[in-house]
Amino acid sequence: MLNKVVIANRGEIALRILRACKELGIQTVAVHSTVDRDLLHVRLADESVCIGPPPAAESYLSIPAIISAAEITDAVAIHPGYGFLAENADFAEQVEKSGFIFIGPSPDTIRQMGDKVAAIQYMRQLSVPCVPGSRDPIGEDDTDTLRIAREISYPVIIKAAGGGGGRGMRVVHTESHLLNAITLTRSEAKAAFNNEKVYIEKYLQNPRHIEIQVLGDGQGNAIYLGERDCSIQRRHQKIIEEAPAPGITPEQRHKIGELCASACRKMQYRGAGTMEFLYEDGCFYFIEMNTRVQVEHPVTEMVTGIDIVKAQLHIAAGEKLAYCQEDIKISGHAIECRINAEDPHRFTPSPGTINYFHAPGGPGIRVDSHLYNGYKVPPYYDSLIAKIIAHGETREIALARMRNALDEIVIEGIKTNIPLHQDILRGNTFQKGLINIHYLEKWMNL
Ligand code: MV4
Repeated sequence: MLNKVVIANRGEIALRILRACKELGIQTVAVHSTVDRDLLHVRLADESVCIGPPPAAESYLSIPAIISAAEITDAVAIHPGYGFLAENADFAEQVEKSGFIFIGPSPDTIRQMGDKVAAIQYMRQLSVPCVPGSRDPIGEDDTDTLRIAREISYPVIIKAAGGGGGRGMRVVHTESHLLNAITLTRSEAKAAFNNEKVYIEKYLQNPRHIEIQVLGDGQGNAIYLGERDCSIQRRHQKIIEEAPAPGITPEQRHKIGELCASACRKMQYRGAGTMEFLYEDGCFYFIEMNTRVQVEHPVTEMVTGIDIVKAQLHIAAGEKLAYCQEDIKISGHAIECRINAEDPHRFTPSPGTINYFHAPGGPGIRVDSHLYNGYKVPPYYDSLIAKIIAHGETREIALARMRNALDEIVIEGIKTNIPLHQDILRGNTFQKGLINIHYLEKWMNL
């Protein structure tokens, strides 16, 4: 097993990784910016290294700083968490070239899945169902482009190959707008991702967002850990996630899960990964793959009993997958509410000092948070400050427990989106499940 790991992240996921390391007897190195000296995981880590000033570009995104921290502490591996450098192939490559283990997929896999066109082409070859669309990036021949879009039929959506997570997308409803929209999306993609490659897909009007959690050991073994429904989102920021996805049958789960696991076996996938699908009229459509552990991984942990972060560490240590597919059983239902330090109506950040924090408890309640009394939430980073996860034998029990937890939790000193969660969980439509990606924005604009 790895003897010392650098945790190249902050906040709740850094604490989550630290806890997994400590359970496995792995020594921990916390890297932090000057403003994050008092983060909980920094206090609990065996060692800590200040890697720069608050701006992420000069600290958590600084490849030399993070690799230097591994060198001076004599660590063997680096865990990137999510966000920051977690899906940066160059970082993974430099980590490995510097003699450290990157806790995640190979740089080549990260690069391939980071190119959304290459990822879709690869999955299509492996019989993973994808959205009807252009098999290749859109070229310079306008006649050809118009023909492709006509074959797909309008409305279509133009997406940047280097984008993902909602960045660099544009919906086109009629042919007369297509070529201009492509030009615009291309220039935005060039500016944002330094990659002007774009592709076209049939625009699905009311899909749900369902993602499949996979684990691979990089030695040809891979399994799926069921699915998560992440449709409750606002401007591509997930707010509530749940597992299993309401209405998905065991047969559907088996069929799409086996396709995902088989694709991961064929690509010798190493580590934790998530294959994202749109789900509409009973059909799954692959849209992209995330090569990192995700914020919402706890809902899968709660229904499968698998510790995904510990699995990442075992895999990074070169061990074969400890589970076979037959070991994986989905038990009960889990739901996660992301608690953000933000104004509940305007969604603007609300940094500041936590005067009082009381975490909820009771059967089936888990709280992943780095908050403590007196902690100062800085304004420089993502506003996620806690995740409440509620598990129950049924979805109704999980919802009831979550409603109680949202009433019990106390966070004083800053504004949070707890009222939004309480309102959503009271909604009849949400209680029935089967909501799509537009639900929250439509419900909020009512
Ligand atoms: C789509 C789509 C409809 N049709 N692709 C948004 C982020 C990235 N995961 C892909 N996204 C979408 N791709 C086709 N062909 C609608 C979305 C979408 C979305 C997807 C999942 C969760 C939330 C979303 C919010 C807006 C749009």
